[in-house]
Amino acid sequence: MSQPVITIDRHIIEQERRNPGATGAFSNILYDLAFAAKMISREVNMAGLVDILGGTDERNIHGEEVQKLDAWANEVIFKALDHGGHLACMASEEAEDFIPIPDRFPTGKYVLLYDPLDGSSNIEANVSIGTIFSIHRKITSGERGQLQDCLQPGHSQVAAGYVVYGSSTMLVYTTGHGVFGFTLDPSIGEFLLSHSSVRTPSPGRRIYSVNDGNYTNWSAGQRAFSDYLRGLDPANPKPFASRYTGSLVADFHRNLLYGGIFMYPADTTNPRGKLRLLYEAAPLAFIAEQAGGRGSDGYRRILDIEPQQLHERTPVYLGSSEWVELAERYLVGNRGQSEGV
Ligand code: P6P
Repeated sequence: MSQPVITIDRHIIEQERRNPGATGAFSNILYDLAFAAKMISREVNMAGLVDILGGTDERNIHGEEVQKLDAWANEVIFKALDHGGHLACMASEEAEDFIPIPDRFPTGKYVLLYDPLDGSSNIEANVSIGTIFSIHRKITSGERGQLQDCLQPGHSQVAAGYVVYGSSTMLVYTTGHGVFGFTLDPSIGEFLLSHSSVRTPSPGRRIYSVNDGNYTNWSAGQRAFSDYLRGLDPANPKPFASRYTGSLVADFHRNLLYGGIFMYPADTTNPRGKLRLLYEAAPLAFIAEQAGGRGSDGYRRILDIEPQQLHERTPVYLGSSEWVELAERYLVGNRGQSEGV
């Protein structure tokens, strides 16, 4: 008997049955996210053919030029989820403030934070890009969500996931019971289970992903760890392989499956690093831990960071536990020797 074809809808229902108290609201959020991912995948794959490339001449709240596809993907996710009655509010990298549910729609007990199209500067080079999402329960009283509902630590997440738009489109998510990957079959428009219970290999492959161009701006500990990885430290006679695309989801996804470490360290220019805590680092750290890996800011679990602001940044070390723990030893061991970081 051949293996059954497991669609993401079937998987979500089976996951829901594992939670007796489940009302289906949570499952509907995942369905709607999968629908939005299909829409975005179609446009990303057509981007080279349709004149939707290039900037909108607008800039997002971080002063970065907003690509047309960025803005469009942001709208697709919002409109796929604003009316279902399962969310109390949302937050997006593309929006300065948290996003209330329109008054004309009912609200629910969950909160969605998302980066609609991370790595979008790579769109025109056809490098894989991604969507990242994080789901929390609403914690404030009252019908409609508030900013405080968005400012929760990563260990409170009820689900996290990403979509990588690459040679194929994959949706990877966890609800705290392991990590599952679904590959989109565009011929039938379905995400099909392709990676059941993803585990990051341990020891992981000797791969490191970081923008070495920031070397001179790093702390002494980060530079020492980088020297170790590159075989410049006698303690490591076997250099790691460097793999860095400049697209977070693509780099994270490869290391999740093969092992290795992804880093975006603090530096003198970015004292808290470049990546965002709530809708980039925290969801990916949840996935990394669920796959047997680790997510750290260099000194503590990313999931234990108590957010203070919606778009706050954090240094990021994600991947095989042994490599992330080694990075922490170098950073802690050289703490205080850091020049300005
Ligand atoms: P750098 C893309 O702009 C992004 O937000 C992530 O996808 C990626 O990991 C990082 O920034 C790359 O930053 O400074 O190396 O170009």
